[in-house]
Amino acid sequence: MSITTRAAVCRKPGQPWEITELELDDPKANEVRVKFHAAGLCHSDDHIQKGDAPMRMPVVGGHEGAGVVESVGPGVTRVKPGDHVTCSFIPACGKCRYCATGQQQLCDFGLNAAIGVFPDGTFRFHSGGDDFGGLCVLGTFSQYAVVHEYSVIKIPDEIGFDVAALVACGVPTGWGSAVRAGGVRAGETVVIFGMGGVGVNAVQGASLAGAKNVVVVDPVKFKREMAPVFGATHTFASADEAFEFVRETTWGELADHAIITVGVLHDQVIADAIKITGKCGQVTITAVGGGWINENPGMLIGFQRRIQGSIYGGCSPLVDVPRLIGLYQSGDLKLDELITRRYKLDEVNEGYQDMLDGKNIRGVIMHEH
Ligand code: CXF
Ligand code: ZN
Repeated sequence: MSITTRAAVCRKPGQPWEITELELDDPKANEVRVKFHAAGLCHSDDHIQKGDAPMRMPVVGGHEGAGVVESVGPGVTRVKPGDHVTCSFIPACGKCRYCATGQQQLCDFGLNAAIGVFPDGTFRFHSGGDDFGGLCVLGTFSQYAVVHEYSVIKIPDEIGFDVAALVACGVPTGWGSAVRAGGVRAGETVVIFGMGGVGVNAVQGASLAGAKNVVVVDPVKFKREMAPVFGATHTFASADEAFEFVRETTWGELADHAIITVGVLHDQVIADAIKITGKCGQVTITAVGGGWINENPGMLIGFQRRIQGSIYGGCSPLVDVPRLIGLYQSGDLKLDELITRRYKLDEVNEGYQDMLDGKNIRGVIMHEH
């Protein structure tokens, strides 16, 4: 029996999120129905709503979410009804070449993320004859969603749904940008450009990896003030100020790592990141939204610098998400402090405006049932 669910949807790029009622099919084979309690406001949904990143429309927003498995289709083995779960914005099939070699962030099963369609070519959300995809084949801005079992990860019952939702994207994407894709090591100097919901976790990752200098560049005063709470050692409003500091403090050697986690990627931040890294330095690009690499290749060759793209921060969700939750439980990772404000589903547009205005580290929707 299908059910109805309230959800925030986008019908065309540029149109605001609209709260509407949708029909939701039952889970088919290897799928589960999740009752979502919390959903994180990640910048990527905003990129899609704005049209910066292409996605089939209409779409149910949200790819950070946590809740309870309500029912399962035939053949589901990873979870059972009653299990608390967070989502993985890229599924992990465990069998493809990338999963099998410890790179679940590149799982082949993730190919439908920008369509929101299931592998059999059908959708689970419907309204008035239209099929609605779920962002990343999830759709956590809905009270309920049917998702593939590869897209959920069981979490301990005692973890709050609000913090668990953030472990679906922003936390591993940021933490991994330092620890996995970045490969930060003890004693290094790391510069993080942009301390939003992703960058803040790059700060935490770099700090936990033992970086000597964890330098944050962010024009927003509130974010610079928050940065030391998560392990930043120095904060600057501009790349030029950070460059002067890094040059002095490293006796001209410059940074070992620059990690780009700004809200909207652009040419200048890429140039700034390359400039601030020294010999054998690495620029890790996690941010999305625009920008070109306009550098003379000599900038890379002469100092043997590397540019590393990063999806999910290079984290394998089935390995790293439970690990991150463990680090939270042991007090080595701050999650509660990431949440600046909680919103009702109906306030989703206000939540995104707050994000764009620099008021939030992370906003979280708390679903009502
Ligand atoms: C992003 C990664 C780049 C494509 C869109 C989704 N992931 C999460 O925010
Ligand atoms: Zn995200």
